[in-house]
Amino acid sequence: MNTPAKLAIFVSGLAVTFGAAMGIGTLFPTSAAVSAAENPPTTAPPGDDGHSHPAPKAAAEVPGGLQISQDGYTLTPRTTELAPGEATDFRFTVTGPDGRPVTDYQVLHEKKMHFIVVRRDLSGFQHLHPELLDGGVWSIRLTLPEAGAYRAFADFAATGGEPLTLGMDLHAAGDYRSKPLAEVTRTAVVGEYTVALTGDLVPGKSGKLTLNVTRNGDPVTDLEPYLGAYGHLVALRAGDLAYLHVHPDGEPGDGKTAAGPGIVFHAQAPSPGAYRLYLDFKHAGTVRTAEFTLTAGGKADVKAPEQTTPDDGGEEHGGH
Ligand SMILES: [Cu+2]
Repeated sequence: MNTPAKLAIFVSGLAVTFGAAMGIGTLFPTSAAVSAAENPPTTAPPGDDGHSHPAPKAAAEVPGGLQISQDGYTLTPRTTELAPGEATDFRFTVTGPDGRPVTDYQVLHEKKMHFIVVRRDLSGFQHLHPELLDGGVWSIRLTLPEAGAYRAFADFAATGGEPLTLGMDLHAAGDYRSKPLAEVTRTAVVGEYTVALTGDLVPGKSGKLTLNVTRNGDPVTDLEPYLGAYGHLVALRAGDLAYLHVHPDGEPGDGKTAAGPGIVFHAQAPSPGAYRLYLDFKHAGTVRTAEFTLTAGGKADVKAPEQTTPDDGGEEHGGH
């Protein structure tokens, strides 16, 4: 991330801190946030002035997806209520710093907009690519399969802007019971495919995760490129659905990245705790999603399965 982006995140963090410290965050966030953002202190805030500001570094590491508005960009849905189980032409805009819908976007991972929808209990993951209509309106055929509160993430970069993930709540009315989060799950079965995850999420540090794909027990070595990589991994923090930054390690055609069976990512967990991971991978013309639960730090390391060899797939599936 470049310096302006860091500064922007730092400043927005300060604005939030300022508003919260004054106890006025929800009453008039705009003027307070704007004045704090426009007049950042020229030196690092002192830690002993009685207001105990968090360190700038901590502010800069606020994960994505937790805000509907950030760095001047705001998600604006046409509606947030959808009928459960019914396909809807869901539309939204992203309003830019000039107050108008953004119409020009950068292509990232082959798309101008990645739209992730998941119920707040982390079930029902969907990874969609809306269509950009005239006037900066995004349109996607969306079904919220069951009743409940959902979180939708818009992952994009406006032309001339930094990559950003904004989040908003959507609702499907009806009787709702949350599903408990699965215990640590390092092996996922999707049809004929089994995906085994090795590696760990480490709080505050980049951790390497390898996802090993087999089909009917045979290693898959001809994965197909999907969104500029051999897989696309989304990681969400349980409890608030913070959206983690995940980078694929290498890309198809770079001369060193194999088309399976292992897909390597680097992911950084912002804190200890439980996370749900969703791997989209493409093989034989079809995109499938494998889901995992990991715990970063603390108890996770105690609970983690015996991984004495890199080939050892999961806790209960020692061999292949
Ligand atoms: Cu996408």
